[in-house]
Amino acid sequence: MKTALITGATSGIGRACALRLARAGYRIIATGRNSEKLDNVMQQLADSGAEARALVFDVRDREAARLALESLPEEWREIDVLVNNAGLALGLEPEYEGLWEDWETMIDTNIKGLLVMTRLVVPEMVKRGRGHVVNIGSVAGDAAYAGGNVYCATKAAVKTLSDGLRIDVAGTSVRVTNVKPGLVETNFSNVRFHGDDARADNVYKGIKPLTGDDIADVVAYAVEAPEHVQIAEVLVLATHQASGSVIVRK
Ligand code: NDP
Ligand code: 8X3
Repeated sequence: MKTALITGATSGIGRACALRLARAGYRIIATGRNSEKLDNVMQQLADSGAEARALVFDVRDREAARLALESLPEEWREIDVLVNNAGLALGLEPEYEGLWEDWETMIDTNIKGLLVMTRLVVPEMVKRGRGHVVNIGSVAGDAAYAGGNVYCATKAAVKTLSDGLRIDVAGTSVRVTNVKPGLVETNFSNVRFHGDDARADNVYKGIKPLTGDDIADVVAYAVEAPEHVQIAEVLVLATHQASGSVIVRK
């Protein structure tokens, strides 16, 4: 049985990926930093009959991530699919007014956290000559939008790091996919606006946004593709969204 590890599996796209890949027959290592929320996902996975384990750590904490992975029983250490999903946006201020702490959190989570997991998991994939890394990038990485500045830059970095890794493992059968969603209704905007629900709801007003399940289907498609097929990059937008800044609301 193949094993998939998903970071940020406590919510939104990550939780949907955990449940979707479990449905596809993977056993799941669900990771997150909030053990209560993780218990909830583990219950959902158990209810669906999936084999799953939980690892509690913050992807910004390199040592905690290493120890968590080392705590896995031997038979769970062969990770076939790594979904680097944990991430967030904070704020929508102009670049000259943004908060330093928000910038650091985004850079530490979206870029350095992704690198921590890649560095810990991919060497074994390379040794075995197979595996699949799915990075959750964003349409925000294709071009900046007003107030997106640092968040957009982190997702541009996810694209570059995905491309770089793909080059570095091209001689193996390890595949690298960058999935770039547009508007997905999750906890994302609530986090971005520091818990301001009304402002978060506005992001999805007048347009039917994507769901975490829509993105999980794309991830499942990529990992289930025949071994000689590498889905390198996928941009997934809501139908009435054309880019990070062109959204037609009705
Ligand atoms: P959610 O807020 O619903 O989920 C984010 C997940 O990441 C949560 O499980 C959260 O855990 C986890 N997370 C955040 N920081 C850390 C950390 N330091 N360590 C471990 N886990 C962490 O948002 P989404 O599901 O929408 O976001 C998932 C990914 O998708 C992100 O990378 C985001 O940038 C990307 N994305 C989202 C889009 C959208 O429109 N929603 C569009 C394009 C990309 P906790 O609950 O503990 O905070
Ligand atoms: C999340 C999508 O457009 O809100 O990455 O930045 S967007």
